[in-house]
Amino acid sequence: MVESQENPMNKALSKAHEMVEKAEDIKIYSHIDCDGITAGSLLSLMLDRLGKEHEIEFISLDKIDDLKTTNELTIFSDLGSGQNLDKFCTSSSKVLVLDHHPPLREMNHYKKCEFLEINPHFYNMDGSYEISGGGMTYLLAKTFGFYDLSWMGVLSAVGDMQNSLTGKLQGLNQDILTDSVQNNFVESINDLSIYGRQTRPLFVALSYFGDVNLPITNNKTECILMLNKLGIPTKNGRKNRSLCDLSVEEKSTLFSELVRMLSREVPPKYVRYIPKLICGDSYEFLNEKKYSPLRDASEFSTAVNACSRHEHPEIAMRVLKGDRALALDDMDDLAREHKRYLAQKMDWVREEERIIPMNNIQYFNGSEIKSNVIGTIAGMILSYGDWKKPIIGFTEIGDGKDGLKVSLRCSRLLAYNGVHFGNLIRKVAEKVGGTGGGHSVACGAYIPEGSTEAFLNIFDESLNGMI
Ligand SMILES: [Mn+2]
Repeated sequence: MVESQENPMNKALSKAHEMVEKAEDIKIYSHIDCDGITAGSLLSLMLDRLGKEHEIEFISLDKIDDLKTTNELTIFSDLGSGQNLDKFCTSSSKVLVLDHHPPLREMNHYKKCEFLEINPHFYNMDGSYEISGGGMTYLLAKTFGFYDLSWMGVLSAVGDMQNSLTGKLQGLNQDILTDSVQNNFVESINDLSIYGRQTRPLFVALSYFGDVNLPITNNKTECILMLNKLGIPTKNGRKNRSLCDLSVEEKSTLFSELVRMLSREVPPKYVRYIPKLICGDSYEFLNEKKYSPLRDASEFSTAVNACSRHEHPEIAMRVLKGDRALALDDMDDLAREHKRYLAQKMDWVREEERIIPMNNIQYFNGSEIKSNVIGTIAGMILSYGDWKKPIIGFTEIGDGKDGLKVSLRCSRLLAYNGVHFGNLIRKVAEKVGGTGGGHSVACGAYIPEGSTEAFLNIFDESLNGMI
């Protein structure tokens, strides 16, 4: 048997360990999304335990240009590799970058300052599937022996959709999962991949099935009828049952029924992907209460995202660092506000029939939608459009900046069949003078004002014969 290979980043990580050990005054800048907030919180917990004075700020990528370093050590987590950091290379301050995004620079680019950038791409690892920003910070915490923080690495990976193509965690993500399973913080369960495992009544969770339009999609009555027909009780006493309440037999009955329904709806070329669409690994945090939104990794990541979208990353951080009292209440409030906002904007898109089909794509002008949730809305509205085509939403960037934010979401079946929309959107955005990228099923771009039509036309044409 071959022994599991040592992580090639270990040498760099022990250098990072030294930098942290020597520093007394530390500043962390972390990305303001689920992965970045978790990454920053993990670092903060680590530094608390080490007795290191530190400040932390969660920022969007465009804020990096305005930053000034005044601290002995600056740590960038879940960002930095894709940004110009020339001005941070000074003799007076040290810099540590822990990122997983495609790097602009080569390893050891800066020679005239103490600057350490650790990125999986330097070691031929894929930063979109093998490790997240939070995973990178966990690897550093692990050098101090903090194995109990591994669950945060799992949350980051899920929040960053690193399991979206296979339904499983792979590469270093899997090693981090092993750490957390062995220490009893996480249970990994092969399960139906239906969102809302702990908090949604099963019939509601099923009604959100959106990768393919089924009779149950957006139809709760139909979901109840289906469960009745299958002999799966929807209630336990007065309480609605959730997916997590189902027995293995019930889950397998439901699985078979979903396979049957899907086989009827999807074109033959997609049939072989059906099991992957409804089955995947789920991750339960064993220290969280049952039916809490923190118990399931994908529901937890939604809660963190709600804090970030409403510009309160510090609330998520307090929860992540262990506050299960006040901060958790605040987080619940934000989650409710978030839900309300999304529902209202969804109605607006639907009632005004704003989804416009083209040959290969469909789009909507989301001018009344905040740019940081345009992707979420696109994902939710897909089930009201044509699931066979990707949906593109656009809106003003806002915040005093010119230009448009574009977001794309699509059924996972399109991605399984080989289209990488993240790469495609980057190419198309560049053609109209913008930038873009992301995952195959969820990606986005920034494009100049007035270039929407050109963008949509080029996008639509480039998909001819591909989907
Ligand atoms: Mn990330």
